[in-house]
Amino acid sequence: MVAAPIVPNNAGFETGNLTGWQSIGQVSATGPVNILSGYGQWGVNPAGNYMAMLSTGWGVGHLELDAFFGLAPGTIYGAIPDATNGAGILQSVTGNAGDTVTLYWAFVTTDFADYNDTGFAVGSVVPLACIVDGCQFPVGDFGATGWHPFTFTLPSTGTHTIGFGVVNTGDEAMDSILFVDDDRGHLAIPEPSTAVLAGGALLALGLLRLRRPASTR
Ligand SMILES: [Ca+2]
Ligand SMILES: [Ca+2]
Repeated sequence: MVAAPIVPNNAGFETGNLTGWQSIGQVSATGPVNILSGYGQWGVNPAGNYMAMLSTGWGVGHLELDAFFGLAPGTIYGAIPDATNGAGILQSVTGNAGDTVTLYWAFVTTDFADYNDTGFAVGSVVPLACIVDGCQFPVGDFGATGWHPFTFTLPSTGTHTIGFGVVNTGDEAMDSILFVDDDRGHLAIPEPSTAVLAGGALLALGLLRLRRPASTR
C-alpha cells in the first residue's frame, strides 16, 4: 500500500463541538478568543469558524491523562518533568503503516519561568511548546507560538490513537492553552498599549499563585 493522508472526523471542529473526538479536562470547540496574559491579550483565531481549545485550568491529574491516552502510568511525567494536571483530546484513526495525519496547533501561556507548562502531541508524547525548555518551541514568560503543523505517522497498519494535551508543571496555577485545528489559524500579538499593565498584572498573578497553593514548590 502507498502511504496516504488520513483526515480525522471533524478535524477542523467546524461542527462547533467535539463530535468525533474524546476529551478530558477543560476542552471545548470555540471561535476566536482573546487570552489575557502578563503582557496583554493574545488574539487566537481558528481556520474556518471553530478550533479546539484545551486549557490546563481545573485539569485532571497527569496519571489520569496517561490513562486517557492509553499510556503507561508516569509516561507524561517522564516526558514532561513536574507535570501536574491538564487536558487532552484524542480520536482513533485506522490506516496503513506510514499513513499520516496532519493537524495544526498553537500554544499560549499565562504562566512564566521557571514553570514550564507544556503542550504535547500523542501517540508517543512529543512536547511541542513550553515556557522554558524541553520542547520544540519554548515561548518564554506569557508567550505564544504561531500555528504550526504536526504530522502523525501510523507506525503500523491498524487503529491508532492520535491526540494532543496540555499540562501545568510545578503547580496547578496560571493556565496554559493549546489550540488545535485542521489548518493554520491566525494568532495576533498583544497590543503594545497594554504592556503598561504588565506590572500590575504580574502583581495580580503573583497574588493568585499564592492563593492557589497546589504545588510541591
Ligand atoms: Ca476549524
Ligand atoms: Ca501553569
